[in-house]
Amino acid sequence: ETPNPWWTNAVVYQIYPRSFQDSNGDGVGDIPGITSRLDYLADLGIDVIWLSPVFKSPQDDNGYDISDYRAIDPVFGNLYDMDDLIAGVHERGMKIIMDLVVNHTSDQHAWFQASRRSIDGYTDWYWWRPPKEGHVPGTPGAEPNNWGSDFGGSAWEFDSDRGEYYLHSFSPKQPDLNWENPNVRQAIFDMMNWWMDRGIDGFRMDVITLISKPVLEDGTLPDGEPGEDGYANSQKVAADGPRLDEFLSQMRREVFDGRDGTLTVGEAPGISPDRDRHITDPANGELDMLFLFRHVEFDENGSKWNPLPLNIVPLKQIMTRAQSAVKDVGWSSLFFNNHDQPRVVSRWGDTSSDDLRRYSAKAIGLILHMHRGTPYVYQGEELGMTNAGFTALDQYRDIESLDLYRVRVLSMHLSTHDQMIDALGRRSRDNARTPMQWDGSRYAGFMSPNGDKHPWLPVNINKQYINVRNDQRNPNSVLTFYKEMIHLRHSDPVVAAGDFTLLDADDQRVYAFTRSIPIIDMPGHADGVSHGSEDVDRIVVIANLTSRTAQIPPETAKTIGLDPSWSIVAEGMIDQDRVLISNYSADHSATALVTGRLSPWEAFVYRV
Ligand code: TEU
Repeated sequence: ETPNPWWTNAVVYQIYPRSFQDSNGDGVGDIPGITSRLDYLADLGIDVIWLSPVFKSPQDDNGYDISDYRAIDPVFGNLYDMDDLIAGVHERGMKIIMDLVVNHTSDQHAWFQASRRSIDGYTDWYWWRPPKEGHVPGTPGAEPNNWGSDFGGSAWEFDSDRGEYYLHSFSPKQPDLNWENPNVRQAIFDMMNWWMDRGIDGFRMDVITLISKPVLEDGTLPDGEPGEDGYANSQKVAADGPRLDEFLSQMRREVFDGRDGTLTVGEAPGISPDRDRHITDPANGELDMLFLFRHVEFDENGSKWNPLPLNIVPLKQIMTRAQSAVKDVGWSSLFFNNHDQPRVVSRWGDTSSDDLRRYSAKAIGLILHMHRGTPYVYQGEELGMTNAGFTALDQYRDIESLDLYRVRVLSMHLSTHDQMIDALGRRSRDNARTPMQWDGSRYAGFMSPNGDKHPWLPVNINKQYINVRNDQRNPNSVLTFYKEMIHLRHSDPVVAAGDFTLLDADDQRVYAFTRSIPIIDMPGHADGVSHGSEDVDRIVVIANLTSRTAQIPPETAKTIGLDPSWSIVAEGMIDQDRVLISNYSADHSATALVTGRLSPWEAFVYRV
């Protein structure tokens, strides 16, 4: 039976095309490469592929700078390759969504070229503003306001031909589109319809919460609170502007209404949980779900370049707030990894031994996948792939990493070289972008050795033991565990839809919660009569997120019917068959419940 809407028990897999599978030996992954790996994805059990950008692009930000929305970049293939991929995905009963990058284009896009030259009809397709009065145009201080670019420095670039500045929330090669102009919106909706008609199933929408800016009556954009670099974070000041709901519902009407089986997920920096509920409430006709960011931004001191070790108490708090905001209407997406985040097993897990790596990758994965919402798996996460392990600046390719090094170390002296190399090792986006590890061969099966060609970013040396081929043979692999988790979401209605309740919020080591559904709502109990307060189908999710043993905390114990002081022997109360999944074994986790002691990174689900 298909749930309604269909994506409420779906699992999405994100592909970063440049790093997934190279088919032509040029060192860059491509679309035919992806098509050749579809059986792997079908076997993993995922329902939807989210494809990061493959459109024509100068590749300054690996495709998040698009110069033609209706063409495929030659490095990835062509439109026929894309048609084959779409067909191959659908043949296997899966769906595919593409990345929609419409807060900005590349500066090479024809729209920007026309706008820069003030060509009739295009003058205000971007955010052009005059220099501040009394300042020499193009010199520091003459920028229209104090907004900073996400990649460092001012968010304004002076164009001497036009004599004005244009806004770029990201690199100067990514000018922001002016959504206030109805022609801009129409051009975007036409392009989206063109892709939908070509057969894709929806979009992941890049920084969609930035499309409406807070314009003042005189047309200026207000200054924001400056940060340590002197600039206001444009993602804070410019996010969730006054016309966001209007633009999103117009998009829904113009593109998605009347189409079946679609999926829309918006990347949503700067959105509160309450606004998340509003935007994903189907009654408001905006988006199906959003990616929120607080849960991947709390383990840092002021900026991601000052990373802090994991404290699970705020993590639990943030996750719980997001869960409860959409408990009645709306929906969440669940992710710890994507192409912008370091590998979660390196970030929050333990990679000091291969055993600990596997236990911790599974424990963190289980916590995520057992929340209510749609889980997203980022390529390689299902193997417990780790950070890149780079130790020198010249190993990095990412525009953000390189620009921020320049700003923080060379021009502003906010970090020393050593601090920044350390921070990049922990947080650089390139950590997630090393080639997918298919096997233990020289280039990990990502590409075949081909003369002096090599992968665009080095393969992680741990490909020798962390790879798909090994994991497929190993019943205790991270891959096997991901398949089990995905299967559990598809087969267990409580995992798919149950209400979320956090347990033991203040416990520093154990992350535990319940998911539950009243029995009268369950299929097969059609009498509609409540059978008393105990009539709930409830599962308890328990994970020790440390490398030491941990005690099962009191609320969790009570929920299972155990004595929280552990003085009454629980022998006989615990049924091993009720352990639905465990990263040790059902027997081991049943024993943990009897003794109250969790092994390092032990994580399991118990049906009460
Ligand atoms: O990222 C937007 C975003 O919110 C970034 O600030 C992200 O948090 C940052 O890169 C993390 O360091 C999207 C894309 O996912 C990213 O790859 C692009 O570079 C960016 O938009 C511009 O299109």
